[in-house]
Amino acid sequence: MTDMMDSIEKIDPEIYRIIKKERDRLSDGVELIPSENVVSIAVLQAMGSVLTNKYSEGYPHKRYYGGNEIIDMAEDLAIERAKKLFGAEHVNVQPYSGSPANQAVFFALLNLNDTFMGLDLNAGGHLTHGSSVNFSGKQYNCVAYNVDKETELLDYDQIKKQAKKAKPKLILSGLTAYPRKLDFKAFQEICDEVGAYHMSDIAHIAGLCATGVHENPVPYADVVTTTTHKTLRGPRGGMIMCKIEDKFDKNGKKNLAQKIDSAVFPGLQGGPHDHVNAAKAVAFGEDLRPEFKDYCKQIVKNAKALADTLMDKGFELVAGGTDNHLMVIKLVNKGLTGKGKDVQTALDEAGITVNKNTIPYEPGSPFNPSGIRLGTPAVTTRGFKESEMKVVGESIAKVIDNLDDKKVIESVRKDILELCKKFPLYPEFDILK
Ligand code: DSN
Repeated sequence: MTDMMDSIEKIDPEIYRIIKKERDRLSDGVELIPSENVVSIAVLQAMGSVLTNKYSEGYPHKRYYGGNEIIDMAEDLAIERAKKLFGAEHVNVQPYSGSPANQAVFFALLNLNDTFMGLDLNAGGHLTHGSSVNFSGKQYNCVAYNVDKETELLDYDQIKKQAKKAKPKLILSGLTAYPRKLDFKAFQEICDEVGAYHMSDIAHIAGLCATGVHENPVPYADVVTTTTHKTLRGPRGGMIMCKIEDKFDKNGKKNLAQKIDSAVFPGLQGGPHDHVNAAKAVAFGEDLRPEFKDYCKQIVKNAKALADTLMDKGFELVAGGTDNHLMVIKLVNKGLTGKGKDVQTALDEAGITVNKNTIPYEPGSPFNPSGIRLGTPAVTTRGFKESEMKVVGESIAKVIDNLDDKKVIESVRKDILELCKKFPLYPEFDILK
């Protein structure tokens, strides 16, 4: 690793400087984007290894290229560890990321224009859950379900009513900005009642599901997708878990696991990214350790501490708070409807990284939304606990309540730098030296 970084410095000083700048940005700021995390040195090393050189189209022990006996061992390990982590019957670790994983499931289970149901994007769904600008909304008929206008919570009776009417072939349970628990059993019951596949996308909460901090959908859902780089704290990538049997096609030529595998390869993808899959194995190994459960519990405690601080300072949160790793500030009561972008920029200047986000029944637009999404996976990895979250919450409040006051933003920037110095990034190893 050290030698590699030395040679980048000599061979490509421009990229070297960029990596260094990004390392410093990460070190000197508070990262609150809920879909981001800080991977271990071991995960970084696996990603930066010679495994990137190999082509291995196919699956372990059934490849289209020679020389894959070593790569097979890495992919087998990733699969074995993921199965253990989630109690899954079948795992495919080859999806390049969360969106291709979701695309593969649609490709395996639906025909073009088939009806499915997913959570509305403004209410916390994902682009691939049926947004009209995404393949999922263009190539399939999405009937979106929403949260209740008053409580901003999912209303399972309402979803059931909608499903009975829409008769979807698949119902997707999953989130990217819904701050409360998902009831996977309730989703499964609706799927059973209307005869739909249950697909769950746990990209955001996978670590919490693996450790019992949030319910795990794997025992219920036909198919579960995830990314590996969020709460699982692995490399940027995707994964699909599924049951082996296809409940609607018990005597078909292919079972469910085979359908998913052939949708990923050769249906959508070519050669797997073997260096990333090895890094997934490393991360899953880390996730199986008892301390990872403590980490996931702390993510939720930190989120609650941040939410409480913000609410004490007069901020309204979507659905009144959080049960998981994320929350969404509603800017409306602060007179900042449609100003999410300005708030994001001001917080950036103060060294606090967040993303503007839509809120349920958004009165602004996706580019100028009225919400700010915050999450605690990255700061928890860094070592922040409840008391630091209180400082962060107070800093956020100061910035938002003084959006045009550069002096206040500058003073918050200083406080954030002081805080960050106490929690160095990669303290055990300088990734550039
Ligand atoms: N867009 C990612 C997120 O930030 O939630 C999920 O893919």
